[in-house]
Amino acid sequence: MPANLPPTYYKLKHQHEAAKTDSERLSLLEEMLRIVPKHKGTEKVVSDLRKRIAVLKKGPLAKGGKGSGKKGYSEHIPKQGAGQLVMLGPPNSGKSLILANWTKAKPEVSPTPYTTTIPVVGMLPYQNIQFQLIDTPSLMSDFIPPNVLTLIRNADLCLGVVSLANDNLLDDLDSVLTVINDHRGDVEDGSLGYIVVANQLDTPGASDRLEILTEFYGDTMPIYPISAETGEGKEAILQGLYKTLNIVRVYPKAPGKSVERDDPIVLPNGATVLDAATGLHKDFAAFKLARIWGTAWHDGQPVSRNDVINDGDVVEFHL
Ligand SMILES: Nc1nc2c(ncn2[C@@H]2O[C@H](COP(=O)(O)OP(=O)(O)OP(=O)(O)O)[C@@H](O)[C@H]2O)c(=O)[nH]1
Ligand SMILES: [Mg+2]
Repeated sequence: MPANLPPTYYKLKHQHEAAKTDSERLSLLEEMLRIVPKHKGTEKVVSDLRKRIAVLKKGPLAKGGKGSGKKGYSEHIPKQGAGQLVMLGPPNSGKSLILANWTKAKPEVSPTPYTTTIPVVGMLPYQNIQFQLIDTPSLMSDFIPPNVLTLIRNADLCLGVVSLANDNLLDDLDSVLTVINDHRGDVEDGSLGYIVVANQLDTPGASDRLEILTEFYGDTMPIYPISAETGEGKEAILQGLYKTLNIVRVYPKAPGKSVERDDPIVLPNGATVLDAATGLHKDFAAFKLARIWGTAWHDGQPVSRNDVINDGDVVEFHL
């Protein structure tokens, strides 16, 4: 952002960030465009404003995905499944195609940049769980919609999606990482809070670009090469997501019944027997006895509330 923008611009910008409706947003953006000085230094600001205005005019903003229309411009997407994953990236990196091919969601996919105008959600199955995968409007240099900011802050993991078909790959990644680092805040557990998805592995020259990417960033962050088109790399990234989310699956079992493996309770690594009970149902928090099965235990061993469970454990609660 050049420093020579008039104070009124910033005032409008703040008003825009706080705006509640699309028509309010549109008129504020138009006003910003009207007052912004037009010269070389503001070219980017001007073009971003024009794009935002075009996107809003295309509206209603609910155009992003079939079925998402009713809710309109939602500021908050409730978490579902084993982890909320938000895809962020430059235009045409293939975020929408990933969502379209890997979930049942139907986002618009197109070679036109900035096709996606609102977040679109799908559930991405992995073994017996599902991740909540969210496609977002592509990043612009000077504007991130408030609902996307909320997602960046609250998601369990950010996926920086860049394209291996693009010679600007390193700059693209730089921009995504800047956005994530600026807005994600401190991630408590010391993990990065993001992974890099290098998409379009099937395109000409992709492996050479991947080599460069790995050379620059491979030591400092996890990079998953994939093709949304062919599905290459999908299994590896799914495993990576599971590992990175640092979650465990516990299987509840009713006394005298056999265990069901298709609907685990998903908890953060380090969760206790009590967390598992509460995850099952709040009434189970007052259980009288819990028995556990798993590699770290004797079969059916009684455990206490504060014992830490392991991935794959079976727990039987007696009320
Ligand atoms: N060959 C190939 N093409 C891809 C791949 N991923 C996406 N594409 C194509 O790239 C174009 C852009 O894909 P989108 O998924 O719409 O891109 P986006 O990141 O959602 O971009 P926005 O328009 O900003 O929403 C489309 O024509 C896709 O078919 C891939 O892995 N391989
Ligand atoms: Mg898209």
